[in-house]
Amino acid sequence: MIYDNLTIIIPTLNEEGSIGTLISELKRRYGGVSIIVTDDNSTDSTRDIVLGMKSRYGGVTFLDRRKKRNHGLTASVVDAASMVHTEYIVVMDGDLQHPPYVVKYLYAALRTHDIAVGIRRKVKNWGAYRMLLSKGITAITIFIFMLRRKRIVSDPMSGFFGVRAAIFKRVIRDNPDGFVPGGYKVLLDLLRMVGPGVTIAEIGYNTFHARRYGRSKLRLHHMVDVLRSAMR
Ligand SMILES: Nc1nc2c(ncn2[C@@H]2O[C@H](COP(=O)(O)OP(=O)(O)OP(=O)(O)O)[C@@H](O)[C@H]2O)c(=O)[nH]1
Ligand SMILES: [Mg+2]
Repeated sequence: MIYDNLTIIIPTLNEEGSIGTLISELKRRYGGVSIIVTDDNSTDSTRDIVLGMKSRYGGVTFLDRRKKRNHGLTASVVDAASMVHTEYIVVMDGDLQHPPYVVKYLYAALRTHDIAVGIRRKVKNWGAYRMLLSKGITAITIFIFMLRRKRIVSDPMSGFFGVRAAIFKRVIRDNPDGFVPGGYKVLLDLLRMVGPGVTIAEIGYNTFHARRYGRSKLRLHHMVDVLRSAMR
């Protein structure tokens, strides 16, 4: 199978421990795929590793966002989406928490759905605090979306999803201030704004492990942003 109509967007901030392995694995599995690494001024060797991958495989873009005004995970993904020339997009993290084999299922689901969301069925090695925080915010978010009669999925905090490029670009174009640039949950913003007519697939996968390489960039204020985003 040739994946030349798919672009994988990977936001990074200091992911030298994992980004090389991730790109090699994606290129090995998905021939013809385009990859955009959208980077917010990593100070480790992320940039050099990605540029090495670019000359080795082709079809790899390093989006250098050092000079941009808006930094943040969501801003980086939105920025990269505007560069995409393929029909389908998958967004995934650069720390190997999202299993590369799941991309195949997200991609397959995009043939019949507008959005496909990777749903974490099992989470391993998260401490009690992280688990409780995640579960609590997920429950509140689902409740808010249901009250507002908006489409929602069982794991709205997922950072692993696919979307038809035309839909993502339309939502970005029609809602210039709709995304929370410094936020962490670009999927949640997308679901809030995409409208009722879309079809959404949930793709469950085992197992989501706690981060094994590099450091977490998640802060408590990102979780507060989630609630702000849900209520916008
Ligand atoms: N471009 C960009 N990428 C970011 C930023 N913050 C985090 N990232 C990347 O976004 C992805 C998700 O961030 P993580 O720190 O892994 O967040 P998380 O998975 O919720 O938290 P952990 O479970 O602790 O890893 C990773 O690939 C990060 O490198 C940012 O400000 N800009
Ligand atoms: Mg992570």
